[in-house]
Amino acid sequence: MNQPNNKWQHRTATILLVVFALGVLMGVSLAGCAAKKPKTVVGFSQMENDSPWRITETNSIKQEAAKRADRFELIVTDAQGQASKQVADVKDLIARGVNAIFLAPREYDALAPALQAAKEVKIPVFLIDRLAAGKAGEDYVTFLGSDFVAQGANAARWLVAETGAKANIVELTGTPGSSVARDRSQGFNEQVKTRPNMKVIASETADFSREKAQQVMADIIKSKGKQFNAIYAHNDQMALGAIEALKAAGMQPGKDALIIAIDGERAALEAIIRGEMNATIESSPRFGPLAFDTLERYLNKIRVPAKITVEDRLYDKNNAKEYVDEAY
Ligand code: GYE
Repeated sequence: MNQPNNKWQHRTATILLVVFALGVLMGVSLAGCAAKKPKTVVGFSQMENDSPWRITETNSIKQEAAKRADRFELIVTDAQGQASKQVADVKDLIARGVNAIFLAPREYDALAPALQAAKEVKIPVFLIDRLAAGKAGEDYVTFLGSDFVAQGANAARWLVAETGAKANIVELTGTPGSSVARDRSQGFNEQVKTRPNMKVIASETADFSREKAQQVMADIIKSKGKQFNAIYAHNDQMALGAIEALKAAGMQPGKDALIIAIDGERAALEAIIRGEMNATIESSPRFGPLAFDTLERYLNKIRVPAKITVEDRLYDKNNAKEYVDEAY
């Protein structure tokens, strides 16, 4: 009587064991799949790392990649201030098999071939902080950055208010051929032109560099004298260089000439607190979170707008102290 019962018990046990083993196998293979899901490899092509602004931007992207390390892997290149090297860097990233590219293009026209190279192999490019020649949605996905024309216009408006619309201005412009230098100049000069007693008496490039600005400003003082009462620099680094040149010429920066720039670096806010500089329009380099959020939207097939504009504040003696600690 016991025999058949035992047999059934044995069979049931065997079936249960097989079902269990299958379950374990499936579980293991599913887990294996999840672990093996390939990460999105992102290439970040940086133009140079020669200022606190650039270094902060590079670090912001690295930090955000580290936070999302379960889904992303990051490769960073540095073009060391040469547009031709940056085109080669982008081609190199493509050859290394990246799935997406963050590009901070040094110059507008010179980086167009990089966009074309990525387009040919259908690798999406996200332009960060400057534009390159091409069309959003076709040659690149989107542009993340500030409204540079508005930055220039706001700098001019500040100067209008502070000088009663009476000023002889020296303009120190950024990298020739960059979208940002072109737009910051345009926005500023459009405002100045409508004021009969405001004049740009000299406009020279110093390539966004502190050392070059010090030299260029010294040369301007030598050739034009001290007949200016305002300096508009396209970035803080150049304003800081100009401050040194003014001091060397026996002028009081911030008093004999009002100095306004763009960025919001710590050294600029400190100069404002000391009274050697007067204002700076913010242009944030902290693109990491926005860049990766935008990439994730794109990967999840959520529509990404052609342009994502970052809001900027103005710093002057009224708020520089409040923000200096969080500056870079
Ligand atoms: O203002 C400057 C940097 O492209 C917005 O480039 C950026 C500018 C920034 O070198 O300091």
